[in-house]
Amino acid sequence: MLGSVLAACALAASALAATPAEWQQRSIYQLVTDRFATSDGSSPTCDTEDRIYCGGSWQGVINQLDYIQYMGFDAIWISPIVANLEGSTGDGYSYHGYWTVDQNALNEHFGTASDLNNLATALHDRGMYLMVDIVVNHMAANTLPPDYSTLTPFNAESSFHTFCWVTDYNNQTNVEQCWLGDSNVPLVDCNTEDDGVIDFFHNWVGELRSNYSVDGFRIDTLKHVRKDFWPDFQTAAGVYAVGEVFEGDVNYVAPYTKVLDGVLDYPTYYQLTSAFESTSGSLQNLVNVVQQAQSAYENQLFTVGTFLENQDNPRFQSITTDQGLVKNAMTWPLIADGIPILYYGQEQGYTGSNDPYNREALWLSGYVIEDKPLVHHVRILNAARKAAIATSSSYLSTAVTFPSVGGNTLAVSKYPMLSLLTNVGASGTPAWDVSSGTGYSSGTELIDVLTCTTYTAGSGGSVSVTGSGGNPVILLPTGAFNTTYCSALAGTHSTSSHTVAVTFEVEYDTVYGGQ
Ligand code: ABC
Ligand code: CA
Repeated sequence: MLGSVLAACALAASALAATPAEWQQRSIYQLVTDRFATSDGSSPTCDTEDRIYCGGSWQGVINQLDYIQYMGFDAIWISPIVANLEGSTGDGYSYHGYWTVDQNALNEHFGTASDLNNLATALHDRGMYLMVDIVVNHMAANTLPPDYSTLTPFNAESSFHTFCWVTDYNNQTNVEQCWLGDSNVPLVDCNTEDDGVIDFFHNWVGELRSNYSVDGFRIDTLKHVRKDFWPDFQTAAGVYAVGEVFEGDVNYVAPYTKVLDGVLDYPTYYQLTSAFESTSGSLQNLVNVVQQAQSAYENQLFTVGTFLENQDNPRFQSITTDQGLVKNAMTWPLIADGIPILYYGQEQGYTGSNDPYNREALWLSGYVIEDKPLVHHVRILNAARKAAIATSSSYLSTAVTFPSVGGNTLAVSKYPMLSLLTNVGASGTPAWDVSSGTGYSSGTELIDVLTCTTYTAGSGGSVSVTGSGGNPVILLPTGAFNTTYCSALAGTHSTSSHTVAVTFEVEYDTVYGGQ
């Protein structure tokens, strides 16, 4: 009896330990916990420049899961959860969660242990995953030298690297051994060579996973810890982990893909941004970096996190608000090889530039989904990605190819999907002539999921499309796509929680980029 109970528990536990393969099927919504939603649904003012806690919480996230799920996301990434520096510093408050002082306590601004457990349960009840952001590289102080007794559990200088600032990103010893932050908030660099520190972190990450039913981790400052720290840490984590290597060079990033399940794909991020930030961006450079990463990374690009925005970089719409360019750039993570990540607020057209301006409160948008072209855009693309996964068992192991690259147009094939992208801009009329390499056979009927316009593949699977408004065209075989999404284009669409009226005219006549 006891034996079978234990066996059942072991089964349940292993079923919950989400693997890279399970995460590959997912689509992640990244949110800054303090800025996403409040517990009581109130909308306090939140001036990003103040760098204060604005009032978002784990209970707030629970309250807004309908909103996230409506767009087709089935995982969320939340801010770090552990206790941080309290009070004001020269760099503001620790509302972002990256300034740990106590590894063993939760950040009470975000809620209680039971709130966090409730969030995990609410997600799992919806078939969604929880990804938690964690920081192993450093802890935080508000004096220099730090008062080590303010840190838990390492409360002595010997658990940390000797003070020096990270000053030279070309010197890996400096990057790994010296300290990030500044004299206002020195980020006290953990001695990740010390056996006591290593053992602590192995236990700690396993307990975080089991105590809060975590399905995956986002690991901060990966490149600031020696590479051979990570394989054992990954094992101790026991679930998919994706690491932040803030660096645009594939050759620098590639070795990290061999020590952890995945990395946040910064090299692609940079080329994606520059390809679509203007009508003269280079699509060829995007192709080049993707092909380089496909061959240099451990699992090609299949287990990386692919993103257009995050909390450390200017939002895309702070660079351009041309809605043709915006829609193409936003499309990329959802049609590429990695695990798509959308940074909260992008769907509402937020335009904040660098930290701290890119951390706007989402409640100021009202979580409106009606007449929000980018909400609609990402919802359709998530649905199309799911349809491609369901149609072809090899979709997630099919690497994108580029059957045609022109000056302002790019065809991206990942059978059964063919994505026709363009940086011609909203006032341009893109045209694609793809003569081969689509994987379709002659006569296959195709549907553009964004407009529900149909096309027919020509000889050798060739595809010729003339678009409009600088929009991308995302093709699937018609039978693969659930055309109830098309009725959302043409009329009224109902969901369990919302009734949405989205008309074809609204889709095209709205003044984009509002909010
Ligand atoms: C606060 C203020 C800022 C102020 C700063 C000094 O203090 O808000 O206004 O300027 C957290 C908070 C931040 C806070 C910092 C420091 O802590 O969120 O608001 O800034 O106190 C991670 C997280 C990030 C987090 C931390 C710290 C780390 O994602 O949110 O920040 O836990 C480096 C690290 C990277 C880190 C990032 C912020 O800093 O490597 O892990 N992110 C070059 C370097 C990168 C470097 C980057 C930015 O500059 O190579 O290593 O990131 O400083 C490309 C190159 C890249 C190059 C870029 C700029 O250009 O290929 O290599 O990156 O072409
Ligand atoms: Ca370090």
